[in-house]
Amino acid sequence: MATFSLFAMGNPLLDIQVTEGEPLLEKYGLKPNDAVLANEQQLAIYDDIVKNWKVTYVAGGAAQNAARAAAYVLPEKSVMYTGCVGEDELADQLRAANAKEGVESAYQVAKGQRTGACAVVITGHHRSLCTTLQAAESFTPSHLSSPEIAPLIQNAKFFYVGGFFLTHGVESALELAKHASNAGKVYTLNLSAPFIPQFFKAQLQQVLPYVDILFGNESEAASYAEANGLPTSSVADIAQAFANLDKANPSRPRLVVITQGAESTIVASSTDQTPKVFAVQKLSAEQIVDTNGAGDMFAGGFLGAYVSGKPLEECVETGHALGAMCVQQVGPTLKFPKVKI
Ligand code: 26A
Repeated sequence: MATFSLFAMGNPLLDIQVTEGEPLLEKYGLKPNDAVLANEQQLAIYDDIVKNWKVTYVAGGAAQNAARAAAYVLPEKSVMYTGCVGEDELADQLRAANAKEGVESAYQVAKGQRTGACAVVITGHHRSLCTTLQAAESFTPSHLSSPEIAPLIQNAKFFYVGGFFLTHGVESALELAKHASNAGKVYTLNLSAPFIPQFFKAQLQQVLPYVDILFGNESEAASYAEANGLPTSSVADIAQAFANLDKANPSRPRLVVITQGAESTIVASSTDQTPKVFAVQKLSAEQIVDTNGAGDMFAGGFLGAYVSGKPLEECVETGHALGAMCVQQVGPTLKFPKVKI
């Protein structure tokens, strides 16, 4: 297989995680299972938890998590990840996590800025994500055409972009999308959070025609349906509606992969009007440590298997295996030494 065949792009964040965080949900007006950009009042949460709570730092950033999951199942030097970090020790922690887990970091560095962070408030099996993007928001399309990065994009065969990136980076997301479409390569996107289809509808609409594989979960699918007035609440119907949207490169069918936590995963295709249903092996409540990153690890696992040329069933199984592994660990982490999938 070619080196660095998968090129991923997103917001590199360091997760600052706390458990039994019910009082924090109340204090900062957070929902138990959501992802938001911190508003002015919520920006106090970072200092608050670092000072007053027992915190655990883990590498995060949704697309970066997925990149590490794909690397878990691919040969060495398969996965490249870009995004913008600051000049600080947080960025070094992220570089170290990527290096350990087989992802090559191709960061843009914003001088004088801080690396982004995500407060992860765990309550039971829920996780509330409250993000301050900091340097991540300063990513510029010029990084993609820089002499270090441009050849990597030319060389890559698969692209993965976090829907979260569309809050600020639609131009860069489109640049990769158009390159992939023109070159007959595979472009994949994750819906990332309900607020993306809701509040970044226009940006999503610009990118969707280029998407060959779309990942999401049931609440993101529902949010899309609501934002676009789809007359259905069935996840399978919404997945099929996504699959049937216009496509820039019609020679490649579109796959839409929707996870539903412990419930079955739905896969719709533009070439088959009957979505497929894949059962999930349920873990017991005691086996679950926290659910932060499970969806990302699913997407990365699926994609890693897809890049390896595996059939759909195996891609879903790999996704399920890495999602299950992630929820049994603290934060968006996988088991090392590696377990055979
Ligand atoms: C723009 N926002 C809100 C975000 C994120 C994000 N990654 C990129 N952009 N908000 C939370 N995350 C990451 O999602 C992972 C869990 O799926 C967190 O860093 C966490 O690791």
